[in-house]
Amino acid sequence: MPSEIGAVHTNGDGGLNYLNNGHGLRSWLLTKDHKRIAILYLITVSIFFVIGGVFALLIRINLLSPSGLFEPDTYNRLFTAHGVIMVFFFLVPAVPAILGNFLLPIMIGAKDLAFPKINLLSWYCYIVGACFGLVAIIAGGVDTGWTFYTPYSTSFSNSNVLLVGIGIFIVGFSSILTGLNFIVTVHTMRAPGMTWFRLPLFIWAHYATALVIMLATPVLAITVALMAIERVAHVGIFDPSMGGDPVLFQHMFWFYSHPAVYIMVLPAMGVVSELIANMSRKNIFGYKFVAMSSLAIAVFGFLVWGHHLFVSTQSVYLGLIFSFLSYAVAIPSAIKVFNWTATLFKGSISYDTPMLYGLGFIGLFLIGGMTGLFTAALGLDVHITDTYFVIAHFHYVMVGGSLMGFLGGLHLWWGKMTGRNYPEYWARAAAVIQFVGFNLTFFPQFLLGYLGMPRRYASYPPEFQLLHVLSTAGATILGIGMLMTISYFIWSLKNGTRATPNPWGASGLEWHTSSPPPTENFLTTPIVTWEAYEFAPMETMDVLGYPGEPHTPAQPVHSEHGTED
Ligand code: HEM
Ligand SMILES: [Cu+2]
Repeated sequence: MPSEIGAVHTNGDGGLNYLNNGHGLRSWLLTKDHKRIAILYLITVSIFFVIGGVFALLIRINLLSPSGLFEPDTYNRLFTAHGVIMVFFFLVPAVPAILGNFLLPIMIGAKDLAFPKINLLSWYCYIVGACFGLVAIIAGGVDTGWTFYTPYSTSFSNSNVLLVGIGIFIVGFSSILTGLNFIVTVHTMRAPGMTWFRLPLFIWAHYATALVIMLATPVLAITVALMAIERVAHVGIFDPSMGGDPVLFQHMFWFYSHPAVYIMVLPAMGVVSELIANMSRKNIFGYKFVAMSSLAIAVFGFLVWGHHLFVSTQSVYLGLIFSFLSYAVAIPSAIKVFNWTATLFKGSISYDTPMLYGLGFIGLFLIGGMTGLFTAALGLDVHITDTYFVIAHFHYVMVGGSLMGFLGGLHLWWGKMTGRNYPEYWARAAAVIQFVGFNLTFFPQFLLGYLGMPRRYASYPPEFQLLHVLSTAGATILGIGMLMTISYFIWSLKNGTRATPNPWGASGLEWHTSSPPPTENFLTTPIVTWEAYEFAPMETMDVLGYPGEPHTPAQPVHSEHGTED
């Protein structure tokens, strides 16, 4: 179990905190507290993750046999439901709306986000939009794939494209409102002394993500709206038979959806920076480089969408430029991975669960990122495009990256959020099981794709069966690991030991308030006098950092270090 370092600034057991300050459904559904809104997101987003996961398992069950278990049409609806739910209703909101919402104000020493009511509105947008998606699926589903390529989606599909489009449109506003809130909050609500270069890297990552959200998401909204208009009013925007251009849709879609990859991965990278620093008790090597690489990724992320159109009508020369730029965007990502690794070097590393996920992220994201270079290579991509190679690549990035980061962060801050510790033994076991299951699921898919298995096919030649069976076995193991995590988290809410303010001996303002924090986050506004990730003199800093705050005398950890106040 994590070692205990002096309990600081607790409200004491039985004190008022954000969880027990107000009871009943009303106090939750009308809350303006960013922490409660984060919990609302945690519950609802997790439900969609489970639904998306069930669809994943159905996909894998279908592919156990070469002839496929379901009708091809049913299969189309299954993978579309899986993709839509995982991307729009799980990955995009997971880290920012849950961990970001909870932590961003606390980490900068603010009482809440800049616009608490807009924050609540953002959750309602999520719920309403996601319900449209769910209704569309229950009412028979959508068969276009999560990319909605035209003219199929506008003129030919007889599935619930419109409903799910409306859902995605509304959920887009949820992300935009969250992004807006984050940007304004970071600019205007930092505690005294919290300079830009003292911000935790989690904040830098979320700031960069918020910029991407603000610039990219409206494009998605417009794209989906145009699709809906063409579907309903039959105007020729994308359908060539009416004078439209189907490739225009692809440009618009990927102008959002490539940056969206970073909406999914950047926040997780922010989590990983916290995990690595705190679990190896070292400042991140090259803090400024890691901070700036988030912004670089945000900017470059907008310049590479054309790598999804290598086999469309795009000219070879344009393809060349997009290929080159895609390689360039690898540089800031590589800086992060390099600097995390350098941070680990000679660190006093603890292998508690959050760190297992942190290390898992680095390894899996590395594979995901490197295979991205394969798909960004003009010639090679012609061979692997629309095959399982691509499926494997983006699952290594999105599951190996975003999901691992999300789970790592959830473990690191679980005690902070809920006031209860999760059982470390079970959590480590689940992390290892997930890692094994994940690789067994998706590594064979690289081989399948290279050998020519196309994506989105319900049946396949028998020689691919062995690899598909391995993949389904892996998915089963992965599913068991996820089920374990969900179970012990729920179990811990009642039975977990009580969390102390700073069980990991971590740095960061969130560890200077009680677990769970009081409604206003801090009893007095903190004044920051130290750099991010200053580990050694941390106990001293507690004292220095809160001038004028009465200190409880019974804190031996502090007095050992000579106080100066
Ligand atoms: C048990 C774990 C999972 C399994 C077995 C699985 C399996 C699959 C399969 C077989 C496909 C291909 C459908 C096709 O195009 O033929 C697919 C597509 C996809 N998966 Fe997963 N998946 C899993 C988890 C996830 C997670 C956690 C995410 C996101 C967080 C995700 C996101 C996606 C997306 C975006 C697609 C694309 C759908 C499309 O291209 O139409 N998957 N998945
Ligand atoms: Cu891309």
